[in-house]
Amino acid sequence: MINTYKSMDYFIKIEKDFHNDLQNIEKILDKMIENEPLWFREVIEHLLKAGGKRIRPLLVCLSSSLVSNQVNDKAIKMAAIVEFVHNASLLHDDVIDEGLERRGKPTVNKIYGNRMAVLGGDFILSKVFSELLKLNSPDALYAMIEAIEKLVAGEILEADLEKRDKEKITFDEYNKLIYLKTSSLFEWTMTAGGYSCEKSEDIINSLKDIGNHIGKIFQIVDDILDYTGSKVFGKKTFQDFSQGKVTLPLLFLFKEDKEYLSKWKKVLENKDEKELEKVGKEFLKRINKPDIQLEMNNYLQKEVDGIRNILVNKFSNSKYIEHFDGLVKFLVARII
Ligand code: GRG
Repeated sequence: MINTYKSMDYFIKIEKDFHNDLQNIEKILDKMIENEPLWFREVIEHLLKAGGKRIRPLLVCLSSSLVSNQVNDKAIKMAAIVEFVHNASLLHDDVIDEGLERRGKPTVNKIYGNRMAVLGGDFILSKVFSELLKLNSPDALYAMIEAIEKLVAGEILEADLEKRDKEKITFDEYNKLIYLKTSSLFEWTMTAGGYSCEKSEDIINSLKDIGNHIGKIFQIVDDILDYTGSKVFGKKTFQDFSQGKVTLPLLFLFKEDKEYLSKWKKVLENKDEKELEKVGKEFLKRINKPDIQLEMNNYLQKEVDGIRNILVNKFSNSKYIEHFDGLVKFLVARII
């Protein structure tokens, strides 16, 4: 049973402290599309206003506060930029995966078609680069180019893994995948706080490492939610499972019980939705047993400890450490 009340509590507490900043970020997002024709704005807003958590903008505010006790105008703009990039990646991802639901609503590709979803993503990306150029922060711009390159590499690796023999996919490959497709943008998100007030390379690297750990936790939790589900976060169950994606719960399951692998391959071949759901539920029962739960908890804990070490070693004087603790608790509590 997911303890959603408690997990949202941690999040709401942090959101409150950055309420004004988050409102300003929304205004910038609105401004970025204000000159577009109404019908095109509707396409973009369908996703942009669908109730995403805005966790990346919130993290820019947090990281900026961690290193400078403030959120300046540059940080606010960077926060809007990263949310925009995230939305472009979701628009394109839903086309690639033929996704039908996102943020608890039908996807842009479902309502307006692939053409509009691709165009929406393209528009956002080009806007992101022109806005970043205006900020006159070359390091942040280069880092964003690198982050987007990694996002794309992640999509290619994911497609590659789907074609491969499922038993040959390793924990290392899974780690590489989640780094590319999720941590890379969280790395940029965290460094944005440092770039916005021109911090040293050492600080930037520490922020980047925190972003990497947060991204890993975020994606592992997201992958676990594919089995456990979450009404509060609009997360449908067995999507990755039905698409043949090997994620952490399955890696541990196959390590313990090889026969689940042949069962999965068989049900994937038949493509019967009801059967997939039935077998998915059976897998969930096994994944919920203490041995796999313990292994997954240990896996997550390493990332949580990684964040804690950096905070204690590099930012021990900051009063924002407890915000990060709260955020990590929120991320992990989504699956408790
Ligand atoms: C066009 C920038 C661009 C990239 C192209 C398609 C693609 C390459 C990358 C997709 C990467 C992707 C979808 C990674 C998954 C990241 C993830 C866990 C998304 C869910 O994030 P939440 O939970 O979503 O923050 P909300 O809805 O709350 O914003």
